[in-house]
Amino acid sequence: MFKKILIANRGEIACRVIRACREMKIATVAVFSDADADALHVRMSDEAFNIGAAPSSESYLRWEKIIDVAKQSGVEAIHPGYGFLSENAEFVREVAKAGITFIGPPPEAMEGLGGKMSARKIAIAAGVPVVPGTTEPLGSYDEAKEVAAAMGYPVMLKASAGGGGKGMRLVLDETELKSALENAQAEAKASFGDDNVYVEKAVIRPRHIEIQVFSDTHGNHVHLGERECSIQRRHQKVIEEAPSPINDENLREEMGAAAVKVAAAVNYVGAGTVEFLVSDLDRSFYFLEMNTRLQVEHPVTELVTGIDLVREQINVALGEKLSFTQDDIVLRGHAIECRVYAEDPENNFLPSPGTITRLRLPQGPGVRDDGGIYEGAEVSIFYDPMISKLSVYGRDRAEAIERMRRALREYEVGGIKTTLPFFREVLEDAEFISGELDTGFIPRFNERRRPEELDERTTDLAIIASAVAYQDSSTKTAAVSSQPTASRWATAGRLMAMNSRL
Ligand code: MV4
Repeated sequence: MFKKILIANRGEIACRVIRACREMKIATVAVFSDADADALHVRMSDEAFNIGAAPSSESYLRWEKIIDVAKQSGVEAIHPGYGFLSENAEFVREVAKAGITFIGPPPEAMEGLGGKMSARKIAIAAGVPVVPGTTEPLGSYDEAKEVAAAMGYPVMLKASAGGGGKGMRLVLDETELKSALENAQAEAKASFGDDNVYVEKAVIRPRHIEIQVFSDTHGNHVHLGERECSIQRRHQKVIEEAPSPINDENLREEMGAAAVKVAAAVNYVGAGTVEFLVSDLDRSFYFLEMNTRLQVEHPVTELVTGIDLVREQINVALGEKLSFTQDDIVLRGHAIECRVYAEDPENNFLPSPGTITRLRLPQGPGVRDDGGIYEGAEVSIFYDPMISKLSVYGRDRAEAIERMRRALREYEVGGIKTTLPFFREVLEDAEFISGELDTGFIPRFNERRRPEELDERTTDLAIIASAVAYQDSSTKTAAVSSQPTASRWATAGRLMAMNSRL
């Protein structure tokens, strides 16, 4: 067993890993930036080391500083959490060079699955369905025109180096193709420094369903069922559930078997997630990508399987066999997770940094809060604004919904705006309650809650003002830059919200 582990992360996931270590009697080493000196994960750890200034590029992404702390503090292993360095193969190799165990997959698996094109090729070779499309980047507009015509519209253009919807364009017919291709290539170049774009047949009104897989160093690969992740805002998951409301055992077995094939194909080790698009027309499913890390939304899988995924990660990193076989995995009940962000849903979800002046967490039957905050804590602008995840468990989806409504009513956060009011509305929404979900849910939900249209003059003013606000926020030179950050966000947000209604 490891005696001491370093957690190379912050916020709620750092607290989550520390909790698993405490249960396993493993000492913990936290790392923190200047902005996180009083953060909850620092308070919870046994030892804590400052690794630099607030910007992630000067702290949480500085793997040489993290490895130095690991050596100084004498840890045997490093847990990366998610984000930051969790899928950085170079970091994994440097950790190994230092004689320290990385709690996660081998670097070769990360590299093979890290790029969209290489991941697609692995899935195809493993006999896993992928969306019909090209396996090489498009060479020209003429080639794009020929391929799209043969495939049939609508098609989806995607950046090879892409992720999170960046560099992606839906093309309904040939008249849109040329400008969509140019825009996708330009965005891909700007976002990833790589303008390679490929084309896929568009899956209409897809669900985003992902399979949790777990592999050990003895060649065992097991799936732990699915998570429904279709409720996303700008390609960011906001509500996840397990199992999917589809709750079809045959579909689960087919998708689970496909996910295990991908894991086996790359000799995967540890916790991984295989993402699929599922067509609501005929429930056909298509491989999207595989994430080589523990996911934010892992709690809903833990709640319906009873397995602690972080403990399992640590045991697998120790070289132990999985503590379960595929036959041991039985899903029971229903779990829902809401990601609580320090954002203002009435102000275009703009970040709402500040001090948490009041915090009342929900408690009682079937409620779990994975948080990285406390009353008096500072929510800074330097990091992802997610402050906690509220998860509930019920015997079935109806009970889980009732429980989530009750927990959201109990949840109080003062001093900053949060997305809690947004979730209170979603949990009352008929389309959500129906379980007939797809990735278009939030745009439709926002249409249902959209305020009345602006008049012409207000609209023109909003366009002018939001351009000014955007200029300020990007150049930090004009009048608003003298305002505190929060109010500058508020200014920009109000204007962008007016704009977005255009
Ligand atoms: C698609 C698609 C429809 N057809 N590919 C969005 C980002 C990345 N996760 C893949 N995405 C999509 N790829 C084809 N061929 C629709 C989406 C998509 C989406 C997918 C999952 C979750 C949310 C989404 C929101 C918009 C579009």
